[in-house]
Amino acid sequence: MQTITSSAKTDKITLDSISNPQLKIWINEVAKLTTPKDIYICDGSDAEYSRLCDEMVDSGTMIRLNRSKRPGSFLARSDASDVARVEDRTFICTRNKGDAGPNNNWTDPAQMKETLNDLMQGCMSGRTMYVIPFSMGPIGSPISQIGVEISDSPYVVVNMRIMTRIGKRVLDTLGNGDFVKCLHTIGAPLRPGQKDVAWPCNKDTKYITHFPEERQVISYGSGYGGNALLGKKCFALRLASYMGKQEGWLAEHMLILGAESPSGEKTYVTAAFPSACGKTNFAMLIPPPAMKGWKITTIGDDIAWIKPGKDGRLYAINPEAGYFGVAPGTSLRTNENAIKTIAQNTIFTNVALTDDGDVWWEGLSDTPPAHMIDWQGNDWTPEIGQKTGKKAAHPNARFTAPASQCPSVDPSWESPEGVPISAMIFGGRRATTVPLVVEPRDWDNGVYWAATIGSETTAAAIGATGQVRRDPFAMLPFCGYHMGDYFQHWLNMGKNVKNPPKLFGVNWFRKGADGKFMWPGYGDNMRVLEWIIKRVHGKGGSTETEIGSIPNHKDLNFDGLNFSEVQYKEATKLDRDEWLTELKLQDELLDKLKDRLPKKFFEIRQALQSRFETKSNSSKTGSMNVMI
Ligand code: SAT
Ligand code: MN
Repeated sequence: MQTITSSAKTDKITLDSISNPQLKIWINEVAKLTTPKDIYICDGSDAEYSRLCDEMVDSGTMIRLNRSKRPGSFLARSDASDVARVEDRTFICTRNKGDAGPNNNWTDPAQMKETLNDLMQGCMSGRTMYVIPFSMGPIGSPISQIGVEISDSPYVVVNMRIMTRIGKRVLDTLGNGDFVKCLHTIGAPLRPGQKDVAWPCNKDTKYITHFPEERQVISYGSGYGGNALLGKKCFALRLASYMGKQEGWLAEHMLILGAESPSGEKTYVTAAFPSACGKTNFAMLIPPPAMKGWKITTIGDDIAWIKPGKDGRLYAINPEAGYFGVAPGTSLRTNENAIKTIAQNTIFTNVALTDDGDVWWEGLSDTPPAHMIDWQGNDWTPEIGQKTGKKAAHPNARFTAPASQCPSVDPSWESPEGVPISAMIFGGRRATTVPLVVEPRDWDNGVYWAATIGSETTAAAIGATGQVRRDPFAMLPFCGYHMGDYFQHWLNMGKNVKNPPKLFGVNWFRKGADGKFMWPGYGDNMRVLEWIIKRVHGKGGSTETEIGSIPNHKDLNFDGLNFSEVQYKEATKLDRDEWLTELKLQDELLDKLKDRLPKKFFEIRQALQSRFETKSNSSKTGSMNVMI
């Protein structure tokens, strides 16, 4: 094994020049176990990025897209078995099983390490071991944290360079300090003379493991998204949520946006939705023409780290530096800012390749090109698609693009102290039951609302799609500890912070009897957001209902949109029977967590039940018949 250094144009980092003793020891330990052919320490330079991309083009892992159509951009196609997060292979390995909670798979840390140790003997043979120092959050921000990912995947390196801040400047900032260890291997050693494949991974064995007490992640077998870009869900959510619980802050699966009103007043809002439910679209929203005076700016599209400020408000930063967004469904109509963001310097994964060397996915245009190569490398025509039902792009196909390229990026998106949050929105994907928008009556009821959100599953995780499951705070796959403790932590935050944000629930995905979405969504979500912002500023009318305040038709701005009062009532109605069933479904979750569920939850649950039991169902409107 030898250590290779960056090319002459880059700042060379040799293993010998690494001064952090812990890092040096760890690199040597991992190399001894995994036996790579060489070690490369990433400096984060442009030259390094270009060289790795060129190498992956030569090896067949990436295809360079047409430079005049999509400059600096590439397409990667994954193995068909490695297309999304693997929740059933994701483990939280706390010393005490109870601390991981029933919301996580658990294995004893020593036992898991033994399993991984066996698997990882020689697992990097024939490959380069990359060392990627990275910062989650702007380098030097008091809210930021440093990690080092060791990976045998150059695809991971180039994606991490977009999604986080990496390289020499991070090492310099780290000095002799502590860092989060993120060890990743695709679990596909190369024997001497063995020919590599375009997307090496381990088809049979995958482990995404977290050791929160040691602040360490070990991921084996997958090269895809959150399984492999360990700064993202593994560190910035699972480990960070655990750290936040210990230290009094929050790591959340939330977008962060700024909303500037026609009078120039700026309000910052976060919103939690499960994966592939439109966080990126909402974060980059363009208001409808009739609401022209409003402007939305983007701080983040997936993760928020939120800490109390000295003034008693909560401040949020986006720990990431790029977007790993869902491609299918993204178009000029649904998200013009995203389309502009990915015009160049973007890595696409599992989208279709057009004959002129550009990319395509379902929803990008109404009519697909006459011929393409699909995400698995096969010919695809609309006829083939129709006959076989095969999509040109995988439903969880992604783009990786720098946040700095987003036309709506907020001027403060890298502000070290973060932005003050006035409202937090919680949503799921629900065809029935849940109204377009509601403001639960107070912080505790808002926490209960967020905790009991149900959402239909999407292609972002392996498994069946379209099934309603409880996804508390959109954090079910990402909370690094017992969900009951997590709820208590949220209740405590509301008490401990002098001026907490207001909490809201939304559902963009309710369907009518015709099976079509009732609400137009996308830019028109600005209408709901405007009401939310009014509420934050003590304005905005509403009717009190069993679950909180719901705006009346006249309280929302419908200028330029044909949305009748009858349609609105349908989109916001609370059906007594549906809600009594909903409460029973919530009980399944609450029951699972009952050993650590906050007492407050039982009270809120009971009060909701009584209010619905005394509700007459005849009116079918959102208004409340009896107040308790
Ligand atoms: O693959 S990721 O976990 O990064 C995407 C997502 O599920 O949100
Ligand atoms: Mn996400």
